[in-house]
Amino acid sequence: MDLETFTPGSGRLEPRAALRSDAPALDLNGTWRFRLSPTAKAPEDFARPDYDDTAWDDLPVPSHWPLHGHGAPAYTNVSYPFPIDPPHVPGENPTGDYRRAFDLPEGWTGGRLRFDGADSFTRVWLNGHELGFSTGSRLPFEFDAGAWLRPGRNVLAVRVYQWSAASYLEDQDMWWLPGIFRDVTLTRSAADVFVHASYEDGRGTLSFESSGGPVTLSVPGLGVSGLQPGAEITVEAEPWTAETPRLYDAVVTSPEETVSLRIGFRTISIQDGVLLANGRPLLLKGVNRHEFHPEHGRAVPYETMREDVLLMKRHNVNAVRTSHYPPHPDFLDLCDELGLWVIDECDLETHGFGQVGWRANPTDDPHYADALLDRMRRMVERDKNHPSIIMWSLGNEAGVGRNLAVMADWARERDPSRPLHYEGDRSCAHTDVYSRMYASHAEVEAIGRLAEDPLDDPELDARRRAMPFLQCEYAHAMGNGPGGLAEYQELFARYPRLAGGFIWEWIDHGLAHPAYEYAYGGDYGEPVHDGNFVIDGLVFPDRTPSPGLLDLKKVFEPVTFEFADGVVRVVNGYDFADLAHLAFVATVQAEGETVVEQRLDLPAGGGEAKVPDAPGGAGERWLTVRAVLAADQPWGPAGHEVAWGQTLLAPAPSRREGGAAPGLVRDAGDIVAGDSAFDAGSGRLVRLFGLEVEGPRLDLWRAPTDNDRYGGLEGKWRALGLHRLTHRVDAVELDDALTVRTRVAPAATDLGMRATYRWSVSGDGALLMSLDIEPEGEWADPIPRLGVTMSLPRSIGGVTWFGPGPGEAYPDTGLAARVGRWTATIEELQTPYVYPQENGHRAGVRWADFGAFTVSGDPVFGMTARRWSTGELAAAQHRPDLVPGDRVHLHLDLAHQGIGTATCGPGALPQYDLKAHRATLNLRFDRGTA
Ligand code: IPT
Repeated sequence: MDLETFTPGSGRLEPRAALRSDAPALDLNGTWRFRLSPTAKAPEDFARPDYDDTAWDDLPVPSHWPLHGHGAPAYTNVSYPFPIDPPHVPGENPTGDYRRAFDLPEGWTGGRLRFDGADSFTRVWLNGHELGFSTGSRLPFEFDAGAWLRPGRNVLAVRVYQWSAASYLEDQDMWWLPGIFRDVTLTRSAADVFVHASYEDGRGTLSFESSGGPVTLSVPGLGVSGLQPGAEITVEAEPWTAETPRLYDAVVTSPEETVSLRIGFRTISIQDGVLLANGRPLLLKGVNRHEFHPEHGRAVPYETMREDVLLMKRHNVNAVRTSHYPPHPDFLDLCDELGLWVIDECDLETHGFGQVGWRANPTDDPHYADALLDRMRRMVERDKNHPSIIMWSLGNEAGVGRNLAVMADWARERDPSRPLHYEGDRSCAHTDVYSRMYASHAEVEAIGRLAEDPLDDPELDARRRAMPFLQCEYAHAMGNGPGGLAEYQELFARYPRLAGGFIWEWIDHGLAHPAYEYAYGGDYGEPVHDGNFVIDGLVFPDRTPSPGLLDLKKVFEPVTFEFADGVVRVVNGYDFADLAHLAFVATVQAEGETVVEQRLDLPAGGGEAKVPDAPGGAGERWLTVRAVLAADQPWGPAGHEVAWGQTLLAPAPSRREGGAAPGLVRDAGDIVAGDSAFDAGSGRLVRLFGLEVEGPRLDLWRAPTDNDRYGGLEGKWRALGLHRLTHRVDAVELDDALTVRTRVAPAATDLGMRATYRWSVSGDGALLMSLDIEPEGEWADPIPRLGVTMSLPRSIGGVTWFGPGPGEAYPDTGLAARVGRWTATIEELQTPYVYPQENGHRAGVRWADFGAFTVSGDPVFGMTARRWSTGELAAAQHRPDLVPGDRVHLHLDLAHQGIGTATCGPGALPQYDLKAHRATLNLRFDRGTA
């Protein structure tokens, strides 16, 4: 077989829409026989019906064979895992042979063999006769099986090669996972239908095209029946939007079969450089979704697809880009039904050519024109009936070239109703929207103001300047982060040209692994790989939301609250819906304890409500207003919180330090205050209210985040030696207070910090610490943190605190955290990033009660507590590397460096950089209640 052919397939039928039909179909999923060969040269006699496959293994279809013990997965981002020499393929070419027998039901004649997705070069035989081959892994193909079917037993044989000339078109940033990974069906449906359903001012206009005839279309819910192909009808109808996904059941009937469709009326247009849906500006609050399941790879179970859509809806996501290939067709049905705007992206990426200066890029090689067009056609034809799909994307990171024009020209002609998207060509020569990835806030703002740098070609520049702008990828959700979400959203909301964007990306592609819990690149011994770059999602591999998704939910809130004296103003931020589906609840809490809770009455359009009168209560008082679903929605239960806002009603009464201090006294080698003690030599706290501790001391280091690492900060920090600070004690002075003068610095530099601790005892028995920090020398770069670290016995099990929570927060993240009283075990304080790194910091803590003692800030501090040290956290590479030790490591911080999104995109914004500066950290330690 010529695997180096540029031809995308042979013997296949014309592509057509994915449709639900009443025509008989035979599900050929299930257990198949399987054999893997290391090269493409294995004999082809297995295709004979009488071939003896008893020595073969069983393999489920759909699946990827490397996830079932045959070969291994491999991960690369940009790099091709084989030499770049198109159209040639490596000699080592894993080749999977499949066999399955099936019985044809009585009276069955004719039919098509349909494969919804096979990765990557697939040949098919029926009863020993070769039907043809196909490439284009994430797209369907069909063969006419009619002539070769026989009554009773039939044998289907399939050979799937991992590598072919088409592999050069499939360089997406994901695991390389060959196999028949979507459904296989024998169907007698042959219908193709293209429904056109537009919307304007309360009316829907409907028409359709169909293959063959005679056919008619009916929409009972609209009183439409017997509509002929080509005829157009306008009726009163509700529009489809992602917020109000109104679908109408329709049937298309021909003498052979009846297909059912769900029609949504909607019109996507561009006017004055603004993206409109049904005539109104559309703000995309999107995510990039790869198909992924930790056990099944891209063979994603239906329930998991549904879970993705539900999770997105529940986190205020309104759009999805199907990065970087058309998803399983069921996913698009779910988007229609539950409401998400979709950019459907073609199965095309040639990113690795960028590493060789884009030489021989298939995108610009006429030999590949047919293959690229074939992919575009198969996507558009399959998916053309989905109201959720608002744009076609030509692909991702495929450089520039003439084949883009071939794809775009065909798509425009076939479906003028949807704008075209492609990010890889800055000139936008073939697109209708200007799209970029990872542009900084400043650049996005410039584009919003129509003040971007011009293109060299004035005509193209004028064209592009008239286009709406979107970020098809931004805010790279790798590890801890992303930071800077709120600032992006503020820009998207401010400038009409900005149509929003899509976070990179939805899920961590960590594969379930017996030793590592989740594997990433390199864990299968791949010689070329991109490590944990595949772990960059808003949800962990098991779909637990990460703090990044919770932040995103807050930033994407469709309702906002403005507080003024005695009133709250509720602002409707939906593009289409009113607020009638929401209920509003106001809660007043004093020091985190609820004093009043009541419903607020608000008009559906939003407006003002009086906030509750709250009787007095001790401590800081906060008003929280929450918008929750008033009744069950298809995507979320009644009571589900959609949005919230908080305002401070009354600050904490000022704290009385009280009475005269009994003071600190020398006792043997210690300096003692009741059952607390300091080592007289080092001045360090060794006992706190009877608890054996290792005293707070200055710390500047954190286990680098992915963003610290890939953005270059970690390198600077390590070069400076912030992970190996030395502490020199210059003086331990005791009078009314204990003063410990130290200088903290790494070896081999003259930079350092003077750290002076002053300890005293308050009249009510609290230990007060005041730490003065003074940098010496020129600290050019931001530092990881500024605070103290202490260690506690392992018996410390958890903490109750008052301040923002319950989740983690850094200077530019933690938007989801609200002020309240929270409790967590030490374990629960950890965010289990698949690649271990700094995590779990609680910001703005007023006080934290550890049972044996309480720490209070003046006014606040940052808190992290772990059962491992920063060094252990920094050294860990997989979750199981983190093993609880004998101590609890408690960090009490003044400040942290921002998180940013420098793994791809900008680092922390300047206002979130932590520069070494003179500062004082005041902490108060009280005897605990337990
Ligand atoms: C960008 C890719 O489009 C995306 O697939 C993913 O690889 C992401 O990077 C990194 O996780 S391209 C990059 C050059 C910005």
